[in-house]
Amino acid sequence: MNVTVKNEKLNKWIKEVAELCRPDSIYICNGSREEYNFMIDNLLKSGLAIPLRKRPNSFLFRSDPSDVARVEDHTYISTTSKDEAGPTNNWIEPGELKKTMLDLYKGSMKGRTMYVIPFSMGPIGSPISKIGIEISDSPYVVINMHIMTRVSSRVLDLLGTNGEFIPCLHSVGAPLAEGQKDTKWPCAPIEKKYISHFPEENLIWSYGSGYGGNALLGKKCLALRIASAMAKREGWMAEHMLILRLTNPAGKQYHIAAAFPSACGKTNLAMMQPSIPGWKCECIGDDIAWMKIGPDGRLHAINPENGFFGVAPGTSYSTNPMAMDTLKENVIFTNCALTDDGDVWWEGMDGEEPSHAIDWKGRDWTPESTEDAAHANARFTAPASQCPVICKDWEKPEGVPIDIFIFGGRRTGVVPLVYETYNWDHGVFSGATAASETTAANIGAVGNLRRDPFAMKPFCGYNMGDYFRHWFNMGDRLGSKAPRIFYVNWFRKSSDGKFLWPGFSDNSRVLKWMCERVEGKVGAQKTPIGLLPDEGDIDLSGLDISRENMRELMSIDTNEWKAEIPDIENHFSVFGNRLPERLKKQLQEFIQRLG
Ligand code: OXD
Ligand code: MN
Repeated sequence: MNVTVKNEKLNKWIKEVAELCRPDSIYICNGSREEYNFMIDNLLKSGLAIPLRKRPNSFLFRSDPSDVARVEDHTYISTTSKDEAGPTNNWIEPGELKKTMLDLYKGSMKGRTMYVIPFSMGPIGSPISKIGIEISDSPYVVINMHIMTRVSSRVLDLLGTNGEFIPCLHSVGAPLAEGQKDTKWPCAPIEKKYISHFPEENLIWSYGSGYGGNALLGKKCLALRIASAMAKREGWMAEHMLILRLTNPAGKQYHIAAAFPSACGKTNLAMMQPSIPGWKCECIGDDIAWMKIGPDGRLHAINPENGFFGVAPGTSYSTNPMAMDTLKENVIFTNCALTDDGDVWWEGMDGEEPSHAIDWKGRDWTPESTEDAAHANARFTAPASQCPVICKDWEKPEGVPIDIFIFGGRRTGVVPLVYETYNWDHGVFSGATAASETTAANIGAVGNLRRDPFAMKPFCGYNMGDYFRHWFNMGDRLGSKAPRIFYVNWFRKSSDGKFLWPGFSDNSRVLKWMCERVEGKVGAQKTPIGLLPDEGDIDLSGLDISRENMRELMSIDTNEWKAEIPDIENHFSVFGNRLPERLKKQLQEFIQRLG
C-alpha cells in the first residue's frame, strides 16, 4: 500500500473487501493533482479517455450503451422492515440482499486495481460535512470523485484512529481472467446491477454500473439517500435542491433553494444571469442542499458537492452561458459527440451543427443521421470553483440563510408559471404533490407524468410518509423564520405546442416577484391553488411577450385541477397510516377551495 491507513475500522474494511473482491492491487488515493494526472495517463494509454484538443486537460469517455443513466428499478433501500423503506422505494431484506451481493462481489475485482477514495461531502473539517470512503475498481470513478467531492489524504488525517466514516463499496462487476483484455467500459448486465443502501448502518453497496449516480457514491447515494435518513434522525434536511444567491439593485441578498426533478433545469437556474437590470445571481450549488437550523433560528444551507455533474444536451451560451464558461478546461465529458477538430458537441449547443462527428457510440455521424450524436443524458463533470459566478461564500461552513424555497417540474399544461403557497403546510402539500414529465436522467420512458414529491422520489432514503412529517416538524421548529414556499412551471405550452415563457435568464423576473412578496412590496390574488401575481407585478420590461401569452401562462382551469384530485388521492393512498394528517387536511382544504 502507498499510504498508511491509521483508522482501525477502515483498515479492517479494506482487508475484508480485498479478501472478498480479490483485486490485483490496492491503491489509497490522496486527491493530489499528480494522482489525477497519473490516472488520466493510464486511461489515455488504455484508450478509455479521449483527449480534447480544444479544451485543455479535458477528456471524453463513452460508456457502454447499456450503462447510460441511473437505474432506479435496481436501486434499493434495505431496512429491517419494508415499512421503513416505504412504498416509493424498492426493498429487499438486508440479509437476503447482502447474500446476493456478496456472491456478486466474490472475485469481482480480479485483474483490476482496488482504489480506496477518502472524501468529504462539504468542506473538509466543517461540522456539517460528512466523511465517506469509496472503494471502487473504476479509475473513471476516481477521477470523477476528484472533481465532484473533496478527495484528500487530509480526510484520513481527520479520521484519526477511530473516527467515523460512511463506507461506500463499488464494483463495476466485470472481473478479468488472466490475460483477458478489458472492454472500453466494463460493467455488468442490467439484471446484475444493484445500487443498495442500508440506512440503518449508514452503508452503501453498488454493483454493476460505472455511470454517474450509480457509481459516484458521494452524490445521490450518500448526500441524498443516506443523508436524508441521517437528517431525519438528527433534525436537519438533505434535499435535491440547487442553492443560489440573488442580490437586488439595493444590494440586499436573498438565498433561494429550489427542488426540481432531474434534468428540469436546476443547473440552468443555479447559474442564471438575470435579464432584469441591476439584479445579480450567484451559484452556490446545482443539485444538493444540506440544511440545518442555525443559532439565529433560520435554516442555513451548504452545498455538499465540489463540482457539477450536469446534463450536456441543451446547454449552450443562450441557455446557460455560465455553465459553458465553466466547461472550458479541466472537464470530463461522458457520452457527448466528438468533432473532427477535437472538441465535444451535443444537440442544442450554439452555432452550426458539425457536418461530421463521431457519435456517443463511436460511430460516424452527420446531420442526416437518424439518431442524436450525443446521448440525451450525456454529462459534464466540472469543478464548481471554475464557474464564473460561483458565490464567494459557497464554501462557508455555516452555510447561507434560506429565504425562499421553490418547487416545480416540467408540465406542458395545468400549472401556471408561478404561485406562492398560503403557508408552510400548504407549501409542504405543494412539494408532496409535485409532478413532472419524466426525463432521460433515469433509464425508462421519457415524457410520462409522475408524482415526484420534493423531487426526492428517487432519492429519499426512508419512508416518504415520514419524510413529509419531517418537513412539517422542521416548519414547526422554524416558525416565523421559515422560508416562504413557491411553485413554478417554466414549461407550460400553448395549444399549438410552443413554450409560453422564454425561461432561462428571464426566470429572474419570477424570482424578483418572489423577493418582492417576501418584502411585502406586492400583493397577490387568492386562487384555489395559491397566491398568484397581480397583473403587472411580474417585471416584463424589455421582454417581448404578448398579454395573451401572459394570461395563458397564469391561467387556472378549475376543471383541470379537479381532474388532478383522483391522481393526488391515489398518490397519497400508498402511504397508508404514514401519511401525516396535516397533508390530508391540506387536500381537503384544496378540494373545498376548488369548489
Ligand atoms: C443528477 C440527477 O445527476 O438528478 O443530478 O440525475
Ligand atoms: Mn440531481
